Amino acid sequence: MNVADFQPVIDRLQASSAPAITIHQNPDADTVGSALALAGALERLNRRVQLIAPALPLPIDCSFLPGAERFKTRCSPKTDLLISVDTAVPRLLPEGLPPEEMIVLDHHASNPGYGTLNYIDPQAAATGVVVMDLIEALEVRLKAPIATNLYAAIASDSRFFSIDRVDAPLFERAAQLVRAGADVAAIAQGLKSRALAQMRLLGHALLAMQLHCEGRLALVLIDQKMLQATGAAPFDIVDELLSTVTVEVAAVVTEQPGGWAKGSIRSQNGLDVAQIAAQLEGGGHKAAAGFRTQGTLDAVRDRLLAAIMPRLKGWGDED
Ligand SMILES: [Mn+2]
Repeated sequence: MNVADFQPVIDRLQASSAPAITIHQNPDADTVGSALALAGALERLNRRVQLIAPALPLPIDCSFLPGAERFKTRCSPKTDLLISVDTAVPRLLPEGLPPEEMIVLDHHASNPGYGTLNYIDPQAAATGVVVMDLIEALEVRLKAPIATNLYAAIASDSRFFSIDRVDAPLFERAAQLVRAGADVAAIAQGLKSRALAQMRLLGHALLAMQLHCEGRLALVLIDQKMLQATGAAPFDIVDELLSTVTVEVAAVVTEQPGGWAKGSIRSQNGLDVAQIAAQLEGGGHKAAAGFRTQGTLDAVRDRLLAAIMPRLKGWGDED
């Protein structure tokens, strides 16, 4: 990291007296932990910071993070700067934000840089890494609550240090956070927490899982009936499918009100699923991407299969 790269962001942060940090729709621990860590750091610099979410309550697997209870759905009229964390497209931001300047901090390669100032590092395993660099550049010492939020952000987005962007420097950062007070066991327990209804939904989803391409592709369709039967709010179960021994690429498509369908795609064989998501008006990372599009579950499944199957057929096959 080059501290100089952060200088425009730091100058703008220091000029603000009432910044508001925003997280994305369907929040995960990377967006929530990054927002809370940055809020903690700015507060050490005597700024009053607001934390804004598109909707509340936060999911169970983020609500244990220190400070999570501080999120609101509205900005104060005094807000003079917005900071978006981990949000690849403005559509995922809270509604009704004031028309202020915006700093965008992210690690999604697909982020178009919609802020007035943008710091996007597609090499970072999590936005938590970007925020950790920024906090270092701000010369704020890591204390336990900030360290806990950053560690959770990184552990969550790196799937507990198991994706291909995990390298030795990432473990060095993790070590720094543990030394500063991050409780690894408690954070893992928090990140893995599910409501009973979510566990039931997971059970239904696994029973409904279908395999394609000689077992290399796993697909689950979740309809409103399945959600109603379990009482669960939709949550990301796609990672679970990847544990199936033959599976290299997994996708979950969930029916949403108003004729929408929302999908998550993961790959563990190097296939770029962000390209596949882009064909369904989505985006994301090479190994983890998502989309939201109009269409019935069956229609969206057909489009998804048409996008994945030709790519997967030639992928990794020896010739
Ligand atoms: Mn992220």
